Amino acid sequence: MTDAATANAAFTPRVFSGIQPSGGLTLGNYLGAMKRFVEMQETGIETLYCMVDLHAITVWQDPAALTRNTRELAAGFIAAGLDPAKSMLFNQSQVPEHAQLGWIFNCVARMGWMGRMTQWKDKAGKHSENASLGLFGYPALMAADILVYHTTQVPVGEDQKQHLELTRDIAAKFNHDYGVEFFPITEPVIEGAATRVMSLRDGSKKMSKSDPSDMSRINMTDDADAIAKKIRKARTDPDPLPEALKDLDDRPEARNLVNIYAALAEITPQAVLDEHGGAQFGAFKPALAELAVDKLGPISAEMSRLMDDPAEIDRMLADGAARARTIAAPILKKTYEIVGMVGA
Ligand code: AQP
Repeated sequence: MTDAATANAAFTPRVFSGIQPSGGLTLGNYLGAMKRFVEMQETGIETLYCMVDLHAITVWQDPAALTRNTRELAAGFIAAGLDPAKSMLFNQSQVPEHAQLGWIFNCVARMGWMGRMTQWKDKAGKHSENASLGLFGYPALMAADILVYHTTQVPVGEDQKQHLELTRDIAAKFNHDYGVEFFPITEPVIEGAATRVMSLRDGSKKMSKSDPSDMSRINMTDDADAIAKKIRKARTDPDPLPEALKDLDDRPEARNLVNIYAALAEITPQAVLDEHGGAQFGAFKPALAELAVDKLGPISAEMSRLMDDPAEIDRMLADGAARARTIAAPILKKTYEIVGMVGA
């Protein structure tokens, strides 16, 4: 057992993760996060999944777009196989305990910790003076999202690893400062062929919903023609696919397409090369496009069917939030007591 696993033995195993409704859902979000959320739902462990709308507004969101994206994301979860009766599915702003615990963690986390976060540096860039305070404090709220449920495992993509480490630091500092063993030291679960799906235009950048180039990503709402066009135009190199995986080490764009194929087909990247090694991209890309349309088409069709009934989506999210609050409220109350708040 790892140290964290030993420390967590006293906690009920629980899975939490979230996705920002900051744009349309991408293939990166689907393969790196959502598909694995659905798999974890089937393990028998309690699962909570959240549209993190409070995180989304750390950068400007048009209000109407935020509403639409939140519902579309919820529809995406269900279309991908999430069962709202088995998992709790809700939007963050409807469970106020996230923001309340987030404030406590703002007072636990240190400025220096936040300043070292690569996502902060990437997103604020050279204009950090103009970035919102919320963007700087994002990881403290993320720690609250996780710890307000005493979450033991968080499935995420590779890009969130550093934020998960910070969540562990915040839990450990809180426990140490107040002399308690109250918060678990949460384990990240970063597994599978698609923990880091890269941009189709630049193999050194992750596929992202906020990338200005729509050609850089596959959106879960793209139709078959758009998917085929984006894969056909994806940046690659002139060499054929190799037979051995290690020969993709210096070929990030080729490696990315192989990883995407593997994740969609649910096989290993080496198995993709066993089948397609020696093929030119002129042959491999149409095979990948066909697979992607085959796997994503039914999800996209179901998403648009669900989006025809926004009231039903809202009802389901309200139900998920009410259930989530039954876990979060007592944990927040106990936190207030530990901190010494009168009337907690
Ligand atoms: N390219 C990716 N490959 C694998 N996993 C990914 N995730 C995101 N992009 C990739 C995983 O999706 C989950 C939700 O991410 P998020 O929406 O909360 O934030 P993000 O990581 O910042 O995603 P985006 O698409 O890049 O959003 P924007 O553009 O708004 O910042 C996480 O588990 C993440 O690891």
